[in-house]
Amino acid sequence: MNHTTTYDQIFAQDVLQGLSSPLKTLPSKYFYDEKGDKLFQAIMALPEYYLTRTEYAILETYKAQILDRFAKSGKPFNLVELGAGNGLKTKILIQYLCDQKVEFTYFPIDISGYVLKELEEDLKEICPQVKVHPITGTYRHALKDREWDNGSPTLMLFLGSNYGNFLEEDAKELLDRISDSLRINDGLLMGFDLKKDPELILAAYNDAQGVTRDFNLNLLERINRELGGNFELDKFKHWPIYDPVSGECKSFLVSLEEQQVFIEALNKTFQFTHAEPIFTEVSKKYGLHDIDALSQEKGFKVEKNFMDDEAFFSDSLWVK
Ligand code: AVI
Repeated sequence: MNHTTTYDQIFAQDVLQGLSSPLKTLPSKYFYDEKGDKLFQAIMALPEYYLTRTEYAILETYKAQILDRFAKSGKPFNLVELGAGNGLKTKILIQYLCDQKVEFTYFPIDISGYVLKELEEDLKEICPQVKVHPITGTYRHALKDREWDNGSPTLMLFLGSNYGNFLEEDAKELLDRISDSLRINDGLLMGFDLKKDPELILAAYNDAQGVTRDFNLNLLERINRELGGNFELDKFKHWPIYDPVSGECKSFLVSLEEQQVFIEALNKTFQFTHAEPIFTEVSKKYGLHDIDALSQEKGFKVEKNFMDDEAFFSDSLWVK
């Protein structure tokens, strides 16, 4: 059985499990196929999606402060990135390290092989001498295999508010795995989207051009393409909500009528009642005290929260 077959089967199983549960759900990690990657790149450039440009500016401003603990040690180190994507922001850090002639190996981890290929090619252009070791797969697998574990110090990056895409229990378990994979004095740079005016948050997940809507609906399209589903996309509405207490922005696809959907790969028909939601994604927002509490709980010390002037976003440097 090859890797693709296995992955398709896991996708099919996850869809079966998600659509069979009382609150129908589809895991957000399946947004990112070739089409989803392109849509996400378009989201990152949207005026409403403040996250990417804000974090970009933070990294540009504070790159030396963030990296010098590793860059100035005189020893080679590993730069490991969970959810690297197209690496737009990380290029700022890599460019700095290259300019400083620091010896390091970059291990970008992403579920999408497409974006990793793009990233590797781009990096060769901006920094030909950079050593890149891409890892295609889930965080879970990558943290188990630890292909970077060669005894050198590690700075792990978990940028872009990717951590916010995990529901509380999974998020804490993931952080345990991250913590277990790091040694004393290793670093972890976590990107947190901060709690703010709910209107700004909601607009970021409900943009005027409808790119986020298409991104959400691509989950159904992907099921149609890969699993032989017959979802009719115009019968589902993209519906994000933001809860300022929990900081959770949740996205749903709401069935606009009573309907049945058949999925060939599962040989199964799913019933949708009128107005029934499918929960597709959580994007959690944090307060600074939440970040402190989380780091302590997981055995880290917050060295510094690097923030923009409006305190929209924090790249929080934790040390084990
Ligand atoms: C990848 N992740 C951090 C994005 C977010 O903001 O939660 C995914 C996204 N979903 C809708 N827009 C962007």
